Amino acid sequence: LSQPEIDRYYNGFCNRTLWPLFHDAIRAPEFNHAWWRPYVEVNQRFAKAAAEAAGHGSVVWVHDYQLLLVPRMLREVRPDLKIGFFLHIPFPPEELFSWLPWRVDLLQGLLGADLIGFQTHSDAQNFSRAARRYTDTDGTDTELHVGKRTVRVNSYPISIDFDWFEERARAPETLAETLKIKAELGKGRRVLLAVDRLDYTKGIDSRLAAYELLLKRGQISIDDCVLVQIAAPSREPVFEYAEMRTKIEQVVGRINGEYSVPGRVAVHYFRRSFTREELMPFYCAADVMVVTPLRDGMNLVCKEYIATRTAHTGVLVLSEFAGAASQLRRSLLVNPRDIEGMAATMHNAMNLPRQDAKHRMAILRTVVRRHDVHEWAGIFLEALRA
Ligand code: GDG
Repeated sequence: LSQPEIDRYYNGFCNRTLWPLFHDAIRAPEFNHAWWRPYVEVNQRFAKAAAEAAGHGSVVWVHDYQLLLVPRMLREVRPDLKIGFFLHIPFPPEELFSWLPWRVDLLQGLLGADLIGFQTHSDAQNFSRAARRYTDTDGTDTELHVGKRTVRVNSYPISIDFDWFEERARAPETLAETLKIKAELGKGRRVLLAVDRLDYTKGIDSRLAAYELLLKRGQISIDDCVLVQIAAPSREPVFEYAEMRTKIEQVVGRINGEYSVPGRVAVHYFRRSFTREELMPFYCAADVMVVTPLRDGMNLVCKEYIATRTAHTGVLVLSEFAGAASQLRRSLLVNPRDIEGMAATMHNAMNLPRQDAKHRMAILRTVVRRHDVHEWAGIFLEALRA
């Protein structure tokens, strides 16, 4: 992509129009007509490249909101292909989707696929409703008729390579690193962990507010717990991201300024990327994992945490608004807009009776082990080929 394309297609249409709109318009989406043409052109380039690479009658799987127009573009030049599409982010309800000046083009783009996959049932339903409303399509929530073609729509909750995380959690080098991190954070302190891309959808600020509230009320103290926030830099040229980062760093500074003592900080804040291997000992050291997005397609971090809990210890606090919440019912579910409620649940998580915690974690592990990423890919591709 050229620099103007990165500005208009990627930072613009993808990340200032589609991303916020598809996440409940947590930030106001911008509808800039100068970004639309580059979005179409970049999609055309991907479609052309796929058309050139794919053998006769083969399967092409298109991914995510950056390429919503590709299925139709590809079908126009290569009607012999089987085309699948998977959306990694939520699909918004009709009331929000209808804001888009290009809503018909985007729906028709997707309807070029044979099978369209979403993270959750309600995302799939939102899409089918919008398609029936704004295009010449009829049918049910799972089967739409587009001219003579049938387009299938369904939910396929994405997952992780469970075995990889479990195995790495048991590796001697991970165990050694975990002990080291625990010792350095302070013996006897319970570790709360959060791992997110630095994105305004992830609820980082709400989680910090809940933690601050617990400290302020004296329900917890820095002698008995510590919050580790790993925040991977993301989309920094986009204004809303830079703004969010400043806000979060102010709050971390305020909490540490108020509560830290020499050698003991209230919040460890890492604004940098970690590899999967580097993340492992943090997952293993965490007594409570706090995943509190305001809206998230699925959220893999919570599943990764579960996979590392080989001894069935640890508690997951999870937002109701992550796609993962519909599968991970035995986590402690929270509404991230309810700071009081979230503080109470985080407090509860730190004090959950051992047996209850173990029971919950055993069930969560069964779910994620059974429904791993291999199952996800297998089921989608099998349905596409059928
Ligand atoms: C989108 C949707 C959906 C590695 N280093 C770091 C880091 N990683 C890995 C994590 C995890 C992944 O990045 C983050 O995945 P999430 O699912 O949590 O979130 P998004 O990046 O927003 O992904 C999401 C996903 O697509 C898949 O369909 O689940 O809903 O938004 O694997 O281990 N992550 C962070 N810091 C690192 O240093 N935060």
